[in-house]
Amino acid sequence: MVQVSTAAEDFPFYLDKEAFKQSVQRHLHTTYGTVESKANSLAWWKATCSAINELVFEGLTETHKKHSGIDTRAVHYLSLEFLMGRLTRNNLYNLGIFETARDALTELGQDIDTLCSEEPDMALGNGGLGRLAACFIDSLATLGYPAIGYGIHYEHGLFRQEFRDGHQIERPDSWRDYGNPWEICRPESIQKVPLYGYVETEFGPNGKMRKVWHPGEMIRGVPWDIPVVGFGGHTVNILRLWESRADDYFDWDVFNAGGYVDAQAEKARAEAISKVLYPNDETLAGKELRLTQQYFFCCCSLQDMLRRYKRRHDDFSHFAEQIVIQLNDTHPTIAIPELMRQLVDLEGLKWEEAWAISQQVFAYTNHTLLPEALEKWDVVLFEHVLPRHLEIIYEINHRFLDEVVAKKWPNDDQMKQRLSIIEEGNPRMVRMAYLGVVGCFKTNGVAYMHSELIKKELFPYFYELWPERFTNVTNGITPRRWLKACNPRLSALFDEAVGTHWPTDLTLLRQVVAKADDPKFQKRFMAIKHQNKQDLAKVILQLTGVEVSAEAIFDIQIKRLHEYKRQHLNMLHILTLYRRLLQDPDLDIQPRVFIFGAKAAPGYKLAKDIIFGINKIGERINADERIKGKIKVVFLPNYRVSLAEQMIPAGDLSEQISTAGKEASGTGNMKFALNGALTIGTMDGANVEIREEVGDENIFIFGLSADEVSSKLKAGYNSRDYYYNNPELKAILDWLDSDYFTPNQPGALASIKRSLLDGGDPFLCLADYESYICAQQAVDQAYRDKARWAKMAIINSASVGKFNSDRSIQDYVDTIWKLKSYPAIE
Ligand code: 26W
Repeated sequence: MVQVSTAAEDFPFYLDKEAFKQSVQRHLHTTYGTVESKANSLAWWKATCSAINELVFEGLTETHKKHSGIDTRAVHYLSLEFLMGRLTRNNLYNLGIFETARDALTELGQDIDTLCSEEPDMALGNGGLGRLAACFIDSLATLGYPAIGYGIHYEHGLFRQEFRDGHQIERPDSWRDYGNPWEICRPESIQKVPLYGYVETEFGPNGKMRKVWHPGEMIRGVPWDIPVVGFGGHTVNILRLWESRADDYFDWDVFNAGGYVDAQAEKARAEAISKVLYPNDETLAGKELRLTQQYFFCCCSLQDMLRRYKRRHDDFSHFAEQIVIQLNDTHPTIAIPELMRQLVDLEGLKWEEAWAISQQVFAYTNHTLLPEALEKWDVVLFEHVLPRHLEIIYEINHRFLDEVVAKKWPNDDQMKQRLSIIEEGNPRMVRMAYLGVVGCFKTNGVAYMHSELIKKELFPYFYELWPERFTNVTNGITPRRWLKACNPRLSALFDEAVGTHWPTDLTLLRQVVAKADDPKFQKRFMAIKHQNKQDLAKVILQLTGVEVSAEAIFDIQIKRLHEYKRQHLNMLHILTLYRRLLQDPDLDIQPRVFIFGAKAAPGYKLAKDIIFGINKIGERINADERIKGKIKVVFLPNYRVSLAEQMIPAGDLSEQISTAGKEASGTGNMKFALNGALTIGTMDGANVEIREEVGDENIFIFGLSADEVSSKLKAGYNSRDYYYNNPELKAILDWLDSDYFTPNQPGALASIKRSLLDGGDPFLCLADYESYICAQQAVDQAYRDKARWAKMAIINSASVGKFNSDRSIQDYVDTIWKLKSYPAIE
């Protein structure tokens, strides 16, 4: 493991308060043209960013010099999503100047928290996969690895969520409306992207055949660089995001011929490509624009890599030594045929040479097993947008089936059909995951259990063919954002307990386990939790108008809304408690606040119904005086990274209740445990490994195992059996048919019940219901014993060092990327 020193005295930038003050003032005057007496918080925030950037850009230049000076191997992380959140606080911490900046701003009459909250979230992602990419680039820079993230510069990130009468309403997210102080436009690196058209076969003078693509359209890709500051400030890498523009905005011929309007239409079409992030998580849209987005950023990124490589090399013999490309799910797999196109069609390499290079360059991470999330493209659509790429894919497939499959399984046409990148059917489809496995030297899952399921369930025959290609890299989270920056109170306690090196070596926190029984330490630990809960209570009041007590258990479920994540199972528990309280208002339960945050894909009807259901049930419960405030339910609108940062430090109980075998890993589970929440969860994804680390006695596990789930489904699962056999379950489900929670709208919540009965309950909520309710009772019991709860919480926080994303990155480096670390600034 690379050890990068991060003790305060080792930060390269020493900056005193006076200098920072002057820098902020100078930028206020000379960059933003305003003065102290007139500037609002937004202007102060921007001036602060400019002052920070003086250090960031210095680091950027040094890193660039170092990495290009030694012409080193680098990883290129291709991802359609980077869910960065806000950068100000993070950059300050990573540069080691947070306190300096805070004090300087205080002297200028500014509150750093207020200024930081001026920054709009960079919400260029949907959920887990996008946030993982953001944690990974933080870790890569922290560990001093040469790396670049490539993605799309969406004009609109994930939609802003509002509630109207409990229903989700989507509003456009406009994160750049007032400019983004972190990004730098690089017109010198603009790329051109061909689209549509047709392919011609030509024969050269030597009789050699070559393919010429005559594109129907050309788009420009304009790069915007976001500096990625590693913790300690030793390395500043970049995230390069491509924006689409019309190739020739003022097409003078068209213009002069009176075609001004046509020219405008063309411009609008070109700009549409990077206009908006697709808000679908785990369901594919199959839309032309999405395929175009994928191709657009892969094409730009590969040209960028080749351009840089060719500056130093005359041929491609060292390409695979210098470059490794990680594909974040199948979304960028089009990069594989695109590299082939650039090498064969444009650079004149032989197919075999190009394929040999390509096969050493790409690696693919799978993030989901859900069949509806596995990307497939209609061959007809594909041919229309990318005619040359379809030919290349046919060629890859043809060679694979003839040379590889036929060798392993001679005369077995069924096997060829099974493994073919092209799925036969009507319509025929390109299976992007298969292209990923065939075109990459490694395929990895994101938690141990998920990686096993990839081998056994998703790609069993590919695994038989190439067992050495499959591997696991368990996900992680950056402890800089997810503990140091978001939970300063707990961070200070840990600094005191184990010293200040834990943000890079999170396993150091293990020493805290020894204090888990110490009543004094318990008291301090729980006092911090209590303060964090009070802070969140204020946020809840502000966002929902609901008053909650920090004495209650804060029971939190935050993640995208999806049936497999089972927010509706959580809802069934709430209904159960509510019903029991109505039957016996003196029922002795620990007060609880159920807190939700989730966005539903705009077209996902049932997910939206579940949001509506939880909101309506909450309204009724929160207003019901009979239950004396013992339970409250709040759904915080517009869940996003910056809201997560306020919620996670305040969690007592972390809901990780997906159907076993469905959640690839989960990363919220790691964030909560690190901040001292206990997990209630199934044996799914990384929960399995969290349990291993914290011990079975410090986690609430319930429900069917993945094996049990699949055998139950195979045997013919009938959710009605559970409905009829459990009168309490029947009563709460029947409640949903009434107008009890939706006055004057009877049946407004019926779709949820219907999905669980008529719909067959595909994610086995009813099968796991009883076991979940029991586990929740165990939680209630545990919370009564304050010392026991404190001990469990401390052990959780102290035991999850494994889930540092630095460890994940080191695993990628060791098993896939084979990089060397070169921190730029000593
Ligand atoms: C085609 C539409 C689509 C869009 C996004 C399909 C699939 C996705 C992603 C793969 C969904 C995603 O974010 N998956 C999550 O990835 C996390 C990081 O590895 C895991 O922790 C989560 O378990 C997984 O659901």
